[in-house]
Amino acid sequence: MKEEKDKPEPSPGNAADGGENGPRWLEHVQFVVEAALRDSDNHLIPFYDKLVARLRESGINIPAIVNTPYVNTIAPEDEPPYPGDLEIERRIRSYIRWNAMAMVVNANRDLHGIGGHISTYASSATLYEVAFNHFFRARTEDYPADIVYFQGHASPGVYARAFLERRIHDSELYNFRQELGNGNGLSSYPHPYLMPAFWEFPTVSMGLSPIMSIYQARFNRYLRARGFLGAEEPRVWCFVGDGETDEPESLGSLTLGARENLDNLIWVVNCNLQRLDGPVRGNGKIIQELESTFRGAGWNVIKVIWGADWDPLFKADRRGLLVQRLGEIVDGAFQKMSVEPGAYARKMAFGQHPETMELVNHLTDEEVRKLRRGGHDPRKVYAAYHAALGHKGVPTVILAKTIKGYGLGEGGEGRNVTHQQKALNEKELREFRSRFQIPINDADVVNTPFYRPDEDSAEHRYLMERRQALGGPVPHRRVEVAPLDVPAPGDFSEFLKGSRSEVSTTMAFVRLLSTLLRSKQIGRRIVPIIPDEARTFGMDPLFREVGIYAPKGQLYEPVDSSSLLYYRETKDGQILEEGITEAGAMSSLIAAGTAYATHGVHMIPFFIFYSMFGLQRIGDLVWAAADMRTRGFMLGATAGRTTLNGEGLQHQDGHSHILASTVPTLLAYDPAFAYEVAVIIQDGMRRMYSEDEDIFYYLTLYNENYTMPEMPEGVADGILKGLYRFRRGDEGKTHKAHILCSGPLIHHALRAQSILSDRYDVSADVWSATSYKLLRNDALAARRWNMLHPEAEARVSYLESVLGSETGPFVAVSDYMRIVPDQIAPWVPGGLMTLGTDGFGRSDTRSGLRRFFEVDAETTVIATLYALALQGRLPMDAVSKAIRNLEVNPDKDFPFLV
Ligand SMILES: Cc1ncc(C[n+]2csc(CCOP(=O)(O)OP(=O)(O)O)c2C)c(N)n1
Ligand SMILES: [Mg+2]
Repeated sequence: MKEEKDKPEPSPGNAADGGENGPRWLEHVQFVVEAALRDSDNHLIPFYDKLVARLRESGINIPAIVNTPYVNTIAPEDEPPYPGDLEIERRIRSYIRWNAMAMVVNANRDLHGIGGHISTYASSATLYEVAFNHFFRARTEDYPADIVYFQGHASPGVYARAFLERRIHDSELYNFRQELGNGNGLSSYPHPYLMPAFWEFPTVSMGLSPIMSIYQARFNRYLRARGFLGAEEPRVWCFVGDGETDEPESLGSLTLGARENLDNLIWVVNCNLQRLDGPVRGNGKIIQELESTFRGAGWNVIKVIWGADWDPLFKADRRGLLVQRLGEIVDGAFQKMSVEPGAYARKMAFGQHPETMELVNHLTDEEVRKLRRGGHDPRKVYAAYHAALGHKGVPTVILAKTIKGYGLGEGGEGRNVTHQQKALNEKELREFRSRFQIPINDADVVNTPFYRPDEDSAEHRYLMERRQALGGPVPHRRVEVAPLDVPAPGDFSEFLKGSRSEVSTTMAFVRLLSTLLRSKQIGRRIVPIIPDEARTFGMDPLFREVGIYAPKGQLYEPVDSSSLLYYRETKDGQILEEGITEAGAMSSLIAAGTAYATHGVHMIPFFIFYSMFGLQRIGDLVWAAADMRTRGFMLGATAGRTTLNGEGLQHQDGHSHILASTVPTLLAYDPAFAYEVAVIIQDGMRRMYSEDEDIFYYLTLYNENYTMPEMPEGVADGILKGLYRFRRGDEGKTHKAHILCSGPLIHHALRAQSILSDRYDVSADVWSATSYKLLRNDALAARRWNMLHPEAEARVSYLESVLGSETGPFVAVSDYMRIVPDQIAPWVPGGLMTLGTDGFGRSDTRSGLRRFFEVDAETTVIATLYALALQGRLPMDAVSKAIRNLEVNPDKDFPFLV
């Protein structure tokens, strides 16, 4: 009743009047919609955008709209004129299509099962070719080259274009996927490691290039803010598969793009509605789903769904019935429309309503079937790229609808098996040839020869002129960078002298990092990268000192502003504080560690993280980093299954060194002392930045405090090669033994050394094993050489050269799994007895954990005595006695099994 009273009086001019159909103003809305549809040729998106903008201007806070109708974002009348010669470009594109197909077919004809992909490039040829002819810019004097991530398995198309540009010879095309033959094979996918003058970015492990591209675009901004890049910044283009977007890495960092206003970034998602096995979203609509995801994340979304053939149909669709119908059809049905005769599409898309039926009455079934999708229409694609380039403030994603296997005919186009298709039969080849008008005659077509227009042909001239206008060929990996003058070993004397106070190797590293940050030579080039663990590692003083990179500066007063070490965000900050994303942080390391190639600028990244959440969590990015010839330092802090106490099973890392040993160019070190850290980092900088070696480093750092000893004389070489004698055992003992150890456990080894000496008459030398991986690789190389040169003078590995003349058993003790030291066992005289931390971690004290895992001083003593007993130098009961005296429970569980 009361509500009734509060209502305004109805009046003729009052639009708020109620009634059965709601307030009267709603009727006005209907009027507005109809007028807008009339005015905008039934193009709904500009209408939406303008209406929302107007309502917002009127102060009505309309929430973000995440979905728009299933039509192109750009209205036909807003499309710019096409700047190129469409007919010549069509011919060039056709030749590239043919050659891309032919290289896969040829390779598989001779070598059944060698593989390759035809259907992906077939669907994306127009997306790439429009960019090659009009957008991708190469490096010139005043432009630093666009950064392009090609969809990995579209590589045949990229090679085929390079063939037309005469950058690749036909013998290379014939050797696609045959890299080991006569030296001119082409790698299956973009691998800078294998084709370092061609490919720049490895992309084929799905999901990695999307995330890498975001952090690359961000790193470009960082470089600019820090004065390393000129004003004109390159575009970052990332071509993504629609199936690929299911990878968590693909979409996981989208918000960074919008938050940091990365309008230097453009993604092109090839929405062919299919992945390997079948439809991406058979029961849904991937384009609509992605639109809402990207819009929700703040990106600019441009949908390229329909080719120009559809424009008149939409125009004639006065009541929007066609748009409505297309919005209802699920992707599985669209896929079916691409394989069925046109009558099917006529029925599905137009047959629901007499009005829509009428729209295509003038078209034959075949014409209905051929109504093009947006991603196959160069004008629509051009309009989208053009708009993306002009969009300011946030990144753009182009969602382009295509057909997988476009042009492959009945055998492949739109079929579920198309992804795997490697061969075409004669009929299909003929049809492909005729459809794309390739000048190859009927007799030759079965041999799928490559076709390339002559150098004086209009096509060749056009193609080359376009690329010249855009600065040269793409992709093109060029390393043009002068070697860096890095600090000399003497500059690290502070770390070589040892410490009076007790510190951890992590603290020593942080100190070293601050020293490097202050270095006149290289300080500016250091890029500290941290995924939200700076305080854990004691790096928070750096916040104040060098600042956290924040493109907007600091828009608030930090809570700790009154303290000396406040949380300082600044526009030219040096630290990349990534938040909790090891994948993002690794992507930053890759961007920084490849800046020497991408931008011709040496940057020296140090990415520090919880070692458990490094190689285990983001191993595939580490692999990609190696492929990309990344240089830099990864620091796995809070390392060691027993040194990181308390944290338990999911934190205590006892295996990252195994994972590190699998990456060929990653040098993995497990240092025990500050001077070892300093020697390794100094030499790493020399090798990577002065000597131009494409390697990178993994160092484990620990959080156990102890006084750091002074570096003994003459050990630098051993530190770098992986092993040196740290302390000799006492002279004059009956027995001799050797204990190899890494990281903080070295103190247990040293305690074992004195127990062995004092109580068991054993002189044990303690060695610091800084890198089992390097020792093994060197030993493998020597053994292999000897095997292949059996009569030549045998080579001696470093390991054999240092241990060869030693007597006595060798025991290794590690805070990592036994298999880490076991790597060198075959070359240790008399074999190696190993102690390690196999099994799941536990929350407990260090001493508790070390006894539990059997890596403490007492167990090391027992292992040494047992090794002596096995050699017959001691009776077995001496070992039993020691077990009792040292109070080790012989019947405790084996940690690996509990
Ligand atoms: C991480 C990863 N998982 C699986 C694959 C194998 N694979 C290669 S292509 C492909 C399907 C790709 O589908 P989509 O992303 O839609 O690309 P399209 O070929 O359709 O353009 C798969 C599963 C891979 N390359 N990387
Ligand atoms: Mg796909």
